[in-house]
Parts: sequence; structure tokens; C-alpha cells
Amino acid sequence: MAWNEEVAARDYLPAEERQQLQLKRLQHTVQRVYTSVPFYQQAMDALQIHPSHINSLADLHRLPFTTRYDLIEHYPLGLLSVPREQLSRIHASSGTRSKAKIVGYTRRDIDIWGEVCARSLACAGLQPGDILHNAYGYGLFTGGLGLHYGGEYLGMTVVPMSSGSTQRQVTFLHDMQATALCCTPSYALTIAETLSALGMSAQDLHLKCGIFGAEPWTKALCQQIEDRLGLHALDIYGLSEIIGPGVAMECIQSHQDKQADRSLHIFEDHFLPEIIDPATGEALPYGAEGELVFTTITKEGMPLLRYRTGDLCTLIAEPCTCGRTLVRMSQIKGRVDDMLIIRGINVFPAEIKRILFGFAELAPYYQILIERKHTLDSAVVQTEITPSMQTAISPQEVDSATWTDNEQIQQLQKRITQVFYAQLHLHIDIQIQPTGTLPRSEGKAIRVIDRRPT
Ligand code: DLL
Repeated sequence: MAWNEEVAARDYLPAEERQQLQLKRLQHTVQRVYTSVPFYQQAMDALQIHPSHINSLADLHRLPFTTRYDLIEHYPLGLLSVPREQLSRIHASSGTRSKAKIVGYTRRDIDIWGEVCARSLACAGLQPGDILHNAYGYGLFTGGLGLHYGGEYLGMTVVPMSSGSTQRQVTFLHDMQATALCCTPSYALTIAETLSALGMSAQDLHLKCGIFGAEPWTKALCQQIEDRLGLHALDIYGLSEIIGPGVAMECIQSHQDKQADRSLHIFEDHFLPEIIDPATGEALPYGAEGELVFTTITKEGMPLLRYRTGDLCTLIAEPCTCGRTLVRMSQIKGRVDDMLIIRGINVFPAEIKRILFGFAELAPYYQILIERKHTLDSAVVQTEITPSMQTAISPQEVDSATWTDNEQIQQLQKRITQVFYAQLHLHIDIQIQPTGTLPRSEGKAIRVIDRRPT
């Protein structure tokens, strides 16, 4: 399969035409899973819903949900809708605390994945002939191979770097004159830092845009990446269970409109989105914040009905300035299961991040460590000072023995602890460390280390 005008036009279909296509595909998928996946037949029978009852898109809400626990319960391949021999590829999403969720793709699924990733790259304004430096990890993680096939489908030249060896990444970005960079936002920052450490700047590169996703990121981080790498930092969303990257993508036109809230186009001719109340499962209208749910309507290997992503966002029906008629989602605002309970108090890591990013003296690196001593939980946030602040405080080389006694550091720590207490009603210790102390991310950044027994 290759990029052509007909594929490009799929983003601009009149709404009615797309809805007809969606209904036909939904009916086909429901029929398929009912007859080939025992889990779905049982779940639909329990709700007394039969494939013949799906007569409109609104009937989607009558179908059963699928959760990540269903995938884990049917580990490894119990939800396949085709015999295993028909799979071309297997990927997995690593749960940090649970078994991996395994996903099987047929040849056709791989083609569709290539198509949606190519459409994502086209959303970024990229074209055949552009050079894509792909620093997402290759392997079971879907980032590497997903965007690799998308780049080739669009007719780009792909440099399959994978993650790690950051100095080498900078050399290849420079020498191959890459016009687009794909990686997590936290790794983009690590690459930017290495670029400066090598005495180079954005002017030495040819980057037009970055396709950054797989983890949540803030406006402030986006701005830093754009300034340091000289590109437009665009957001791409996806999850292995649905297909991988290429479920939704921010377009260059809306990104350049600095007034607009950031949003991503959902490739809804393949993935039907809904927003539900995470507590009750009730479907919510456009504009309401809730849990994002997807039904895959073209997948063969492992189609999923109403998969609860656990990600929180809103759906946006208003048309986009780019002319695409696809529904949009806001950037991810957090996860349903994000909340930490520390000494009986509910804390969202995003709140801690928001407070830290409000202090200009701090660099955008942090880790939240939670431990239990006897029966009491304690939380420590480790972060770093910016290089310029460090030079101002300590013009000579930093002496690690006396760093923690530095009065300015102690004052800053005190101020931040006070803000934590005022806003989160919780005592959180903070340790501000010298520049370059915390581990740098090469993929998804690990921000919370919870050492409490489960
Ligand atoms: O992260 C797929 C991907 C690869 C997306 C490369 C974008 C780019 P998983 O490893 O299965 O798949 O993790 C999926 O990551 O449910 C979200 O919680 C989070 N996530 C993915 N994209 C974004 C994003 C890949 N743009 C989980 N913003 C999802 C915020 C994201 N969170």
C-alpha cells in the first residue's frame, strides 16, 4: 500500500459519508467478534444484545466494555479473532505492575497501521521525500515500527535509529539532515541537552517538526523543546491495544494557532471514540471531560469493543482550521488510575508537576519517590536546578558535599515545600540537586517510583 490522493482524502470526508462507513464497519466488527471471540459472545449474551441489534451508531453504547483486565485475564492471545497462524506480528504494552498486554496484527492490520501513521505524519505537514529520524524504541513497543511503516507508506526516507546512544542520535540528525524527529517528549529534551553539550544548536540541524507522544507533556515542555531544537513540537497519541501510535494526531495548522487549545484529530474511520464517566460508565456528550473509550472497526487480528483506555480528555466536535472533518480530542489530561493516596490524601502527579514547573529556577526533570516506613507513607520529590541558576549560586564547580548546605538552595526548597503544603495539604520533602544529576529519559520517562508494598 502507498500514499495517494484517495488515502489523503479520508481526513476530509463529509460527516454523513463517514458515518455511513463507520456504521457498516461497526456492524461487520460486531458480527465478527460475536462469532469468533467467545469472550465477546458471552459478554453480549449477558447484555441480551445481538449483532442484528446494531442499526445505528448510537447503538454502540449498548455494547459491552473491554478493560485491560480482560486482556490480562485472556493473556496471552485469548481475544484473537483469527487463528494464530494468520498473525503477521505481535506487539506488547508493558504494564509496570502487571502482565504485559499482548496484541496480534494480521497483514491487513499492519497495512492499516501504516496508513494511519502516514496520515499522522501528513497532519504534521510532512511529505514524500522528507527525512524521518525515528528515535522511538524498536521492538515490542509500538512506537518504533509503527512510525517506521508510516514514514515509508508516506514515501519518506526513514532513519531507524531506535532510542539510546544520544550522541549518535545528534550525529545522525545532523549528517542525514533529518527534517522530522520522532520520539517521546522527554527524550526530545535529552537530545536537545546533548546537542548543546556538543556545542551545537538548532541552527546546525534541519528539523521542521517533531512527532512526540507516548506520554503526557506540558505546554512549558513543548516550548522548551521548540526553542532548543528549532521545530514545531506536535502531539501524537495511541496505545498498543488499539493499534499503537496513529490513533490521533495534532495538525500543524492548529498548532501554529497559538490561541487555540491543543487538540488531536482522531482517525475515526478506523477507531470510534467515546467519552464516558469513569465511575458509572455512562456516555458523556462532546466537551465533557471523562475516560476515552475506543472501538476498533477495521481490525482483524484483535478487534476490541469499547476499550477503556484509562486516559482522561474531552472530545471536540467544532471544525478545525485545517479543514479536516475528523473529530478531535484534547491533549490527555491525566489517567483514571493516576491518583496516588499518600497518608490518606489524594494526590495527582500532574499537580506536583504543575507546581514544580511554576518555579523558573528548576529544570524540567523530576521524580516522585514514595516509601512506607513502619505504617507511615513519605513522599520526596527530587528535581534539578537549571544550569544558569547553578552558575549564579555556585560559579565554580559544584561541591556535592556542601551543595545541600547552600543557603539559596535551602530557601528555595522551603518555598516549594510551603506551596506543596498550601495547595496539596500534604508535607512533601523536596531535594533540589545539581544540574545533570537525575537519570535522563530515552523513552517514556518514569516519574513516580512507589516503593510501598502492594
Ligand atoms: O505509547 C503508543 C505510542 C507510541 C503513542 C509512540 C505515541 C507515540 P503504549 O505503550 O501502549 O502505546 O502506551 C499507551 O501511553 O494509554 C496513554 O496513557 C499514554 N500516551 C500515549 N500517547 C500519549 C500522548 C504507546 N500523546 C499509553 N499524550 C496511553 C499523553 C499518551 N499520553
